[in-house]
Amino acid sequence: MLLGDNNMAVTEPGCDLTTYSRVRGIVSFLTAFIKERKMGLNDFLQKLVSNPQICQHPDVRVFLQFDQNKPEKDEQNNSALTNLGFENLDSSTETLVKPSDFDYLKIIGKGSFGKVVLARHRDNGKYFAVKVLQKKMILKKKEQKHIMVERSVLLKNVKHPFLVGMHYSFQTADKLFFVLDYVNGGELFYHLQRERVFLEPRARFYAAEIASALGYLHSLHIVYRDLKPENILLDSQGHIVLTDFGLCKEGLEPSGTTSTFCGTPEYLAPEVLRKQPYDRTVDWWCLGSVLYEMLYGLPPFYSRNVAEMYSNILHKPLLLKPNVSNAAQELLESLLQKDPRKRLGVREDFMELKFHPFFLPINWDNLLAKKMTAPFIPTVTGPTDTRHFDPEFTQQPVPSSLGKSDDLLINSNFHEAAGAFPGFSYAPPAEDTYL
Ligand code: ISQ
Repeated sequence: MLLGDNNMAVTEPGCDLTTYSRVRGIVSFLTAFIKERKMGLNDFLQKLVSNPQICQHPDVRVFLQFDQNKPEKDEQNNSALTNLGFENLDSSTETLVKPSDFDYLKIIGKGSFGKVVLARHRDNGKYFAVKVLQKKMILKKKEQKHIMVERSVLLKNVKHPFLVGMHYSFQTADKLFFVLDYVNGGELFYHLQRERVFLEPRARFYAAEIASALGYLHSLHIVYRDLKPENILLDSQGHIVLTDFGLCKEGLEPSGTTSTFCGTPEYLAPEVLRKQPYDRTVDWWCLGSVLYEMLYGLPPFYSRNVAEMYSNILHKPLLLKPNVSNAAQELLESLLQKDPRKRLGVREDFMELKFHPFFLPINWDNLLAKKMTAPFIPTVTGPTDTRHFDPEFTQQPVPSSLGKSDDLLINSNFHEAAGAFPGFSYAPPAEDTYL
């Protein structure tokens, strides 16, 4: 507005240059002043929200509701979220979803940031996996960006038969919630451990579904980067579901300069280990690692000694025992190529894999349409059958506080101002609603 008025003044007859310069000076001063105050306010609000007790105080809560109006479009586009390169997907319906909309039934996964809980929607009885993350843990590790990546990846119209579907994200003063598809066929590697190795047709089926999901992500310019065993699930029909975009079970991958990897590092591509720039070809390395483990029973370059395993990934030549077909060996060699510039997929991406002789028996259209019968159907009696989840999780009590934190629900105005996770909350447009 001001700038517009200002520009107009320049072109209007009778308005001299001195007036223009003066107005401009005032505008610059005011802009700098507002920016500084806004930063101060952001800082203050951030401290406020990271302390749930202070948030409970009635005066604070009144203060946090001070502006019920949505920010104007231009303001939204200037949010930290947009600066990170994400669209602002906030919807006016976002506050409709809240923790108390769900009954929280069982813990089905856990990590240093929070947990995954099997939940049932109170109104329609549908089951979801609700990922609950503790804000303070994320803020401590300065991983907001990762979380926003996960959220944005899950929302950017990313829909694929072999990727977990996301329905909502919302936040309270101290937690972030992701409402995801619930699948209960168990981790792929839970089944692999029971059977030691898979025969080639079964390994091919899983590798093809994973490749299809990765190829789709690449077509959206998304690199998965840290595909790992615990992120590969089976649904009740035996199809692959990839979860966890941006997070791993025990926290997050390399952070800071100390290079401490969380969880298992065995699938990390050499260029990621070296902290070199990487591209979508890292995902083809990871696929090679998954396929290798399915066929041989252990990850490639495996060692119980993690330092030795890093060294093997970086330097040791790939040794393939001859108990798998030539096509499988050839595929493994070209996927587990240490130099990403020579790796299969470097030129035409997924297309190069599709036409590899190992995948000859795969009809890719049928695969995508889930018309290929899965080689194994997990035994489950129904949605609440959690036999394939680790009892270490399922036997833990569900905190009763989970569904009782609505009073601290954060609306878009607040978190827009709070700065920590602006634009996190999301509800799909009405025609897109899953619930
Ligand atoms: C969906 N269903 C079961 C477990 C899950 C774990 C993480 C993310 C999504 C999930």
